[in-house]
Amino acid sequence: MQIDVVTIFPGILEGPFKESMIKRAVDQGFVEINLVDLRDYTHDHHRQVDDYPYGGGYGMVLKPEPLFEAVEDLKTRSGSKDTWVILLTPQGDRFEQRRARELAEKSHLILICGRYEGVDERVRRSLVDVEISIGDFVLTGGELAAAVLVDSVIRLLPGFLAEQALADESFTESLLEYPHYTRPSVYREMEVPSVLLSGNHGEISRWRRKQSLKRTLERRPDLLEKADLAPEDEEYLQELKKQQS
Ligand code: 9D3
Repeated sequence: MQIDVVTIFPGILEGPFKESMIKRAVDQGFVEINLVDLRDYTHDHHRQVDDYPYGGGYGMVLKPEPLFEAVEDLKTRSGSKDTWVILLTPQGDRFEQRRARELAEKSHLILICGRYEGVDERVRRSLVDVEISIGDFVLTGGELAAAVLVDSVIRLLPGFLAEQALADESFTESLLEYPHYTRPSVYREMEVPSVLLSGNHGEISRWRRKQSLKRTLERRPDLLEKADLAPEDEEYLQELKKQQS
């Protein structure tokens, strides 16, 4: 996979892609990440990428020409037939795991980081395939949102994570995690639940499943609606709800 990130602040993204799992993915050739400075696609002496909004009002707007030229150049150079152009913007579709899985299938992504009050509408309408927001909070620009998206897509690339980790994940995706413990078995008088020390794997799985259900009911009941639940799960939830009331 090739990922091009078009930004006026490439420096913001230099760090996140040079550490840990993403660095490994790049080093092992799973993905090529290019930070593309939008100013490299200007032709004027001031390398101007933004301008005043027609009709007046607060803030600046990213000009269409550098964005069109950058995307066209990146598409031509990659030669890929399934490029997706993604605009990171507060107005976009909310980013979810489903979308991360969809993006992980593509061979070429071009991410455009929004800034200022926005981008010229003609960019949205004829250059961009999908607009994405990472949630209902205000950032200063799309760069950190692009880093979040890249991180979540890269870990899904075929062969990158252990099969087992992904299988466990798809099973429990719609539930919150059960509590984790490691040594020591007693720390400052706080004990690890004895079931985890029992060596009884059947009981351990059942305990973990119940803990996930309980935690999800308490913190994210909305997730239970989409969850793939077994009859025993439903029974346990009914029991918990009775106790609550
Ligand atoms: C006046 C309306 N504001 C929208 C809420 C303007 C505005 C605020 C922040 C325009 C751009 C930005 C910069 N944010 C992003 O580019 C952005 C973003 C975000 O702020 N939150 C969640 N996801 C994203 S993706 C890109």
